[in-house]
Amino acid sequence: MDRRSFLTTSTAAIIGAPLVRPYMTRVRPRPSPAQLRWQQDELAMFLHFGVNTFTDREWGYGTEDPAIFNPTALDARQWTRAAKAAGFRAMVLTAKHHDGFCLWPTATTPHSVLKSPWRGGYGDVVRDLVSACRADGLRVGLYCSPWDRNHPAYGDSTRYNDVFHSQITELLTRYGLVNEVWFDGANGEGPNGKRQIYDWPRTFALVKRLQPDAVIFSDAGPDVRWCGNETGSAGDPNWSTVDPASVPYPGADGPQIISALQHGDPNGSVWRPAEADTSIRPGWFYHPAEDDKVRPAANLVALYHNSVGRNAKLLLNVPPTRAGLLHATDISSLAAMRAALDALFENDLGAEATLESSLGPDGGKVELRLRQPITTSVARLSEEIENGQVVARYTLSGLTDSGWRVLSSGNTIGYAKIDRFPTITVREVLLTIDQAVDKPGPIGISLYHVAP
Ligand code: FUL
Repeated sequence: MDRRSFLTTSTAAIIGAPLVRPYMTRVRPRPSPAQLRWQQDELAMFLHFGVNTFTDREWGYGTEDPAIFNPTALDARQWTRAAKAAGFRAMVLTAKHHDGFCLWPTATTPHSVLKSPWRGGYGDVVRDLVSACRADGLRVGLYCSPWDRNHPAYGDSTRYNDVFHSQITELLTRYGLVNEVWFDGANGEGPNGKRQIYDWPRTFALVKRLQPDAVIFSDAGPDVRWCGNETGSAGDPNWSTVDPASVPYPGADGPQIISALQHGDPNGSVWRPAEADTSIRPGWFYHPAEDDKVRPAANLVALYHNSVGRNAKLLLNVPPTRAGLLHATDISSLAAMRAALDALFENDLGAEATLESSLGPDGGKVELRLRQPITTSVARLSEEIENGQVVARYTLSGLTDSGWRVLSSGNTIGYAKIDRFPTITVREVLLTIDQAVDKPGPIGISLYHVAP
């Protein structure tokens, strides 16, 4: 069973978020240029595709005949065009899932596209995806499952780790720049009954050596962390700083670990922002029976609020069909989500306001003097995360004809905190930073409204 399906946000809520202490003499963690770009992308599309697409399963057994992998009309440009049009800036493909079938012509196993009738055995899904991403200006991410139910060496730890590293080496040396390398934490029994011990330090070092500008995703980072659930919902509060000891390796389990993934740590010593992954359909892989269970646009907009709007990045899975195309229903939901988000964020009602900040060592206020009263229902707050993340508690108030009213209050801000509140007309807006782990830098305040 996938441990992620039974460890949920509520476990984290019971344990609670870590206490806030000031930084004092420590150096405040900051994002690397690659981590910053990764976060600014906001939306990435996940593509679960492989033998499961053709067997209607979620986890293949590793015994599938490569001959079943035969997409009739695969067109990676159709994927990237749809993604780009919906505002996605990166793609992450399952180059290998737990069944071990490789979507690229690997030398490490015969269990790959080389043995499939697709394009006469000359096809390479990874190459197609990378070319399509380059053509549409999207960043490239590759998922290579460490758990491999097909490879005979799996469970013979040293031998299999060598195989796994050869696979990573192929993926990271044949296709030019790769921006994200995605490792899930699943670790099942080997065919010989032995349990595979992964060598994560060596794996991470290999990726860093081959693609120094890629971010590595896993439960344990090192660059980007799992958000602790598969519902696409980041924790609140959500710090991009973590204590690296709190999640020692990918796949580590337990309520404390889930809480650490959900919330990060205000006192954490490393920058490791959260990625919120979920699927547009109930499953990760395409199943015809789920064609009428695609998330509608309003649900996708809510996902955006619960992930990007809580200082995380959204990795939304949109699985290709057996034809090798994204389904029309999924594409129209994505397009409608884009239209709704564009309508919401097209007009910053506070753009012309004068901003006055008075910020002290652990708090302060930012006042927005508007030129004329505005009617608003959404605020987007942001810290300049280039310099780290410091806000721990804030209140947003508005001056109405009958005095000051609280619009929203919260804990962390980070890259973005999007608050929704009942429609209200205000002529001044005040952000009070009630608590911070260090002196806050400039805070962005944007105000929006769409008629319900
Ligand atoms: C998990 C896997 O077991 C699921 O099949 C899926 O790929 C998800 C994104 O990660 O670890």
